Amino acid sequence: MAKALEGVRILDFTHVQSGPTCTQLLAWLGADVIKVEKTGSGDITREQLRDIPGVDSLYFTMLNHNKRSLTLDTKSARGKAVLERLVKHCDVLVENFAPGALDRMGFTWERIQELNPRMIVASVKGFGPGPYEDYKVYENVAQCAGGSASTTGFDDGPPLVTAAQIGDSGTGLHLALGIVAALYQRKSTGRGQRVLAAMQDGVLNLCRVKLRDQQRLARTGVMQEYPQYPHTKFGSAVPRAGNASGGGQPGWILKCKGWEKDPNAYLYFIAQAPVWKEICKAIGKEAWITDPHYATPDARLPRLMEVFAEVERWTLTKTKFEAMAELNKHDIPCGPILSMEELAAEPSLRATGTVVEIDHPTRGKYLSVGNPIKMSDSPTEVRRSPLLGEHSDEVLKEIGFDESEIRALRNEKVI
Ligand code: CAO
Repeated sequence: MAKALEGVRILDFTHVQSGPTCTQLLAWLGADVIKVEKTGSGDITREQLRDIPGVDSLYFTMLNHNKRSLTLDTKSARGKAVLERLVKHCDVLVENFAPGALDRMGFTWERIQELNPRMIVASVKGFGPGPYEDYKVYENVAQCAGGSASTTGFDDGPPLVTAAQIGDSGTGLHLALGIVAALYQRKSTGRGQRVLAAMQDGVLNLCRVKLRDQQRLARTGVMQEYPQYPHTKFGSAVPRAGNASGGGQPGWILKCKGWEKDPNAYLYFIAQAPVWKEICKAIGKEAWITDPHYATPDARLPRLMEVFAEVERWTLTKTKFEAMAELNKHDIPCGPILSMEELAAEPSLRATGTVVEIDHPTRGKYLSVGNPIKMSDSPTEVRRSPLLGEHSDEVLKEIGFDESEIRALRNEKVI
């Protein structure tokens, strides 16, 4: 079956995580992604966090599926000549170098436009234009600079970063959407354009509910659904809210049976207002259905911790799965805390291709997260990541080099 982005050629200059997340998604949607890597060493993540000596790391393999790999020394004159041909051949150049690196290589926006006015140049940078635009950025820097860390964690502890890679993978997602939109716009304009996704902006976008709360706090001085209320005073900035829900329905993480030994025997419970009656019945507190101190969402706000403690008395008698099944019988929303071990073994995720087993020539079998976006007319088949330079000859032939020219490039260590 044809793929959504079939025929789109991506010149993939990305490395580490943010850029590769973006181009992997585009590859899964059907684009031909040609990953250009440093001759000899390649993407630094090939050798980072290795679990098998000499074999591409899971860090690399899990971010570079369905791509082709071409090695190229883009700082040499002959390497630049090859790159020029690639720019003419491709539709999109994606990069996440440190600020200015592409310009220093000689491939400014103006030069790229001269070579190929239809080319879309898409970049991940740490910061957008402003005082920090020249700074290098990694995941946790973006989480801190984008507002996530200051609003994650508990009130009496330090700021926390989250395991979800919202800075890297989150920004890669933003960039992928920008690229697809630019390809769409190019259909009518015939021109490429620059697409920028700054990691700080991406994280802030994902934290927009906290900017909402900042303004609520500034206006009213209090946020009643936060665990600080009514016992602690609020400061001037949005505080860390522990496990409180970011939305209008209060929630908290509760212990379940076995929590003493299992660090993940917990359930996220949501005291959703429309099912308050069902919640009271499920936990055996029918009196709360009519008690004016508990009957309405507003009345419950100063008593949320008491409500959660009561629900927890009930969840402690059940495993997280039993509690989830029981609550869902009454449409009460909740979520078990699933470990990576549990997710890796979950049959339904394997069945949908969200978790896939891949075979790799030097690594053997490993698990990866497949394409989380499912399209009825553009199914994803996850293929293993390329070995370093695996497709150099193939790609060079496609752009017009013959065997002897390729041999010369190899002898000169350009590829
Ligand atoms: N051939 C020759 N040289 C190459 C090359 C190739 N194929 N590919 C890259 N290079 C060169 C670059 O041109 C650059 O050279 P100069 O510094 O002389 O211009 C050099 O390699 C290093 O590139 P870099 O600065 O991007 O890499 P770094 O390891 O120093 O920094 C990172 C890494 C991620 C901090 C930086 O790239 C960055 O800030 N990127 C933008 C934000 C981002 O994506 N961060 C997320 C990374 S994932 O956590």
